[in-house]
Amino acid sequence: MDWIDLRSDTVTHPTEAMRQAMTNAEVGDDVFGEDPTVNKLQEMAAEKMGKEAGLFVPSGTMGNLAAILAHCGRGDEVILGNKAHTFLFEAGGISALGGVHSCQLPNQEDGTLLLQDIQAAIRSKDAHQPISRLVCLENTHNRCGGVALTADYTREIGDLANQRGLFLHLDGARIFNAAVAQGVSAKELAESADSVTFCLSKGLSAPVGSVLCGSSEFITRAHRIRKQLGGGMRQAGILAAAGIIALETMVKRLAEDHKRAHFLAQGLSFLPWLVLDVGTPHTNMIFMSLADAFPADAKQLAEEMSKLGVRVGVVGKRRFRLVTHYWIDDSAIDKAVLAFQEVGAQIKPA
Ligand code: TLP
Repeated sequence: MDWIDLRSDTVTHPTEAMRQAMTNAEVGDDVFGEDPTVNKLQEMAAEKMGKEAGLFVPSGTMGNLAAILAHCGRGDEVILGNKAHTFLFEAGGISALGGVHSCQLPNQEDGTLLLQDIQAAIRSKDAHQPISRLVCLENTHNRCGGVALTADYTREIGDLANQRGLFLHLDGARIFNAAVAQGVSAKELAESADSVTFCLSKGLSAPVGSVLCGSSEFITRAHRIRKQLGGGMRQAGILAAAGIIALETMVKRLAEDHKRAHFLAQGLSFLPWLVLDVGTPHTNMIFMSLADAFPADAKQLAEEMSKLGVRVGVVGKRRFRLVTHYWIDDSAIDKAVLAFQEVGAQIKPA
């Protein structure tokens, strides 16, 4: 990659080993369940998540949507965070396509929902109310700074959901970042969830795809929903082959991304016109804002940065997100810090 692209880990290109595996992939018609490479990926994924079965889907968005639609009927309610990706950035698909009502609870800074808030949000059987069916958590939590939820916390929420007859879905788009950051397995983090989606196409660098995992019975329902959503792919083994390499070789190295995010944050912490979020980075994301006195907004700064070959994520009028990934090496970190210094000096903070 020529750019130093820090906008997201979704920008990652496949590695050489992935391209090789894609070229040589054994394929079949996956809508008939006959693609051996997809089947292998789904089995590997289910094993890693500690679930009975997996379903390869084109995106994290479709994984979450298929999961929520498989858990909930029309008019049922899902309890989720007001900063959840599913609530903010999935185009309202759960209500538009599934008629699923959402109850948004305040996400705490550490990405959690308060247990007492969930307890209070669970509806009574009164016919005026929707039926509470599902709780959704996100790990790592994107808009809460890439912070990782613990297995203990997830268990606490899983137990509550279970006692009250609700299901728990985990948007684990970056569950391997959460696992590596805490030195635990993804399986432990997903243990209390009835279903979990994780992405191959983010820090794991595969070009396309996510896997939804859960019980065999749940995955059979989700499989039908994937078909309804038009997500049945044919010789998808070409894509799954890259996913297998991602799972085999790209998980442990996420620790390098976390380390580089720390170095990047350290380098930027010397610039008085940048205000880093407290505690950032937790994993591979840095969130920060422009100091009030800085005489430009985030969009202008991003334009100047891109002239120097560095792309940054604008997530608010004066706010940024920088994400480290496989294609960001040590020299890219140094260059990015230098570019920030140069642009800051050009714009001349007041
Ligand atoms: N997140 C993207 C953008 O949509 C914001 C990013 O650049 O971070 N869950 C979480 C927690 C995510 O961060 C994302 C993607 C998804 C689900 C959706 O995955 P895709 O993009 O594969 O549909």
